[in-house]
Amino acid sequence: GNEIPEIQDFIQENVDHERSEEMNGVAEGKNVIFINAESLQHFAMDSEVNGEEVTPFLDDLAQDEDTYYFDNFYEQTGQGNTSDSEFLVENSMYPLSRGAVFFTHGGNDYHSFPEMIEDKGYTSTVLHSNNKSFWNREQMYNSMNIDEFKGEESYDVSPENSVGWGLKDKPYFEQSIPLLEEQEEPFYTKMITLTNHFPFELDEEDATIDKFDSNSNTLNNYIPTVRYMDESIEQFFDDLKDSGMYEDSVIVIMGDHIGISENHNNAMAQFLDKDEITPYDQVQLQRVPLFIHIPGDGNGEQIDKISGQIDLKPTMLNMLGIESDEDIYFGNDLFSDDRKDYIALRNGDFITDDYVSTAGACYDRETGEPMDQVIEEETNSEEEASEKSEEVQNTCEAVQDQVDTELSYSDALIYGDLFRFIDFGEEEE
Ligand code: GP9
Repeated sequence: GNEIPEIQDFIQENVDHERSEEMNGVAEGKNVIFINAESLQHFAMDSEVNGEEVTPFLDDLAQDEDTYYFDNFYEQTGQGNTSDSEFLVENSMYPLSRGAVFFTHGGNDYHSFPEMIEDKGYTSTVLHSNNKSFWNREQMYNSMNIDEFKGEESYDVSPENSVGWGLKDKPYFEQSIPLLEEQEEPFYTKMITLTNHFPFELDEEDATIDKFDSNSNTLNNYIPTVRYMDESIEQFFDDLKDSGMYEDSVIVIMGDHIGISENHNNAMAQFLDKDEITPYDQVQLQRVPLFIHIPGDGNGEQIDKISGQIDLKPTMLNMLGIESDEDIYFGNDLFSDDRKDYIALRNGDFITDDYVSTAGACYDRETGEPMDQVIEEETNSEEEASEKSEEVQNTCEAVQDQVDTELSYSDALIYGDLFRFIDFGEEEE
C-alpha cells in the first residue's frame, strides 16, 4: 500500500474539482434507475433509414425539458465490454487494458457507489435476465456492495419471449416493474438490456424499421434491434408512470459500449455518408448517448462538453447530496464547469476540447483534420508552422503524460487491491 499517498496526492491535485452547487442534492432521497443500454451508440441517435427515425423515443427524450442529454460522452471500456462499463460507473476507475477486471479482480475491495449510498439509506439491486456467473457478476457485485442481483431466475423466460441472448427487452422491462415495486425505497437499481447485442437477432414480428442495406449484416441488423430497444424503453417509461414510481425516480440511460466494431467500417462509412472511417472517426464512434432524466426538473438541456463513463459516480453522488471528498476516483461531476480537460480512453487515446489524440497523431476535434495538415493550411511561413507545430505537440504530450499516469494509478489500485488498506470512515456492514 505504499503507493496510496502518491495516488491520493495526484487525485487531489489533478482530479478533484468543484462539484456543481446547482445540482447538489437534486435527487436526494429519490430512486435511481440506471439503464445500461446494450451496444447503444451515439451514431444511431437522430439518424434515419429509408426516411424513418431509428430511435424516435430516445431522440424526443433527448429534447425533453426534464432531460440532460450529453452529446459528447465517451465509453471507456476495454475487453470486458458491458462489465467494464459497469466497473467505470460504480467506481469511477478505469477497467484494465487486458482481460475483464470483473474476472481478474472480482474478489478485491472497492469503494463503490453502492457502498457510498448505503449510509443514506439506499438499497442497491441489479436486474438482468442472464445467469449470475456471466462476467463473474455474482462475485464482483458482492465486492462492490450491491445488495441483490436478480438474474434470469427472477424472470419468466420461455422460447416464445426470447431471442438471441435471452429474454427480449420488452418482456424484460415489463416483468421488471413488479421487481422494482417490491424494493424498499429509496433504491438504486441497475437494469441491463440484452436484445441489442451482437449479432443483433430479432423476430420478424418485433421489427418495426427496415434493416440498413450494406455489405455488413451486423450493421444492417443493428438498426431494427436498436429500434426495438428504443420502443422497449418507451414502454418502460409508460409503465413506470402507471406504477407511480416515475415521479420519485431519476432515470439514467447510458450506452454501455460500441456494438459495431471497426470490421464494419466500409458499411459504417456508407451509413454516415463518408468516404472512409479515419482513426479520428473511430474515436468519435466511441461516443455513446447519456441521458439524465429528472421528472419535474424542467431545466433539461443538451450538454456538449466532453465527458465519459468515468464521470458518473461523482455526478450521481453530488445529485444525491453525498459528500465524497475523501473518495478515490478519476472522473468529475458532469454538471460542473470545473473539470479535468480531457477524457482518457482505455487504450491511452484521449479527447480534449481542441484535440482528439489517436494512433500517434493529434486531430482537430471539430473538423477531424490531422493537426499537421491544419497547421500547413493555416500558417504563412515555415517558421510560423514550426512554432505552431511545437505548441500542439507540447500540449498533446502533456495531456498524454497525465492520461498515462492516471491509467497507471487506476491499474495500481486494482493490481495491488489497495482499497483494503484505506479506511474511508464509513460503517462496515
Ligand atoms: C451479458 C450482457 C452482455 O450478460 O451484459 O455483455 P457483453 O457481451 O456486451 O459484454
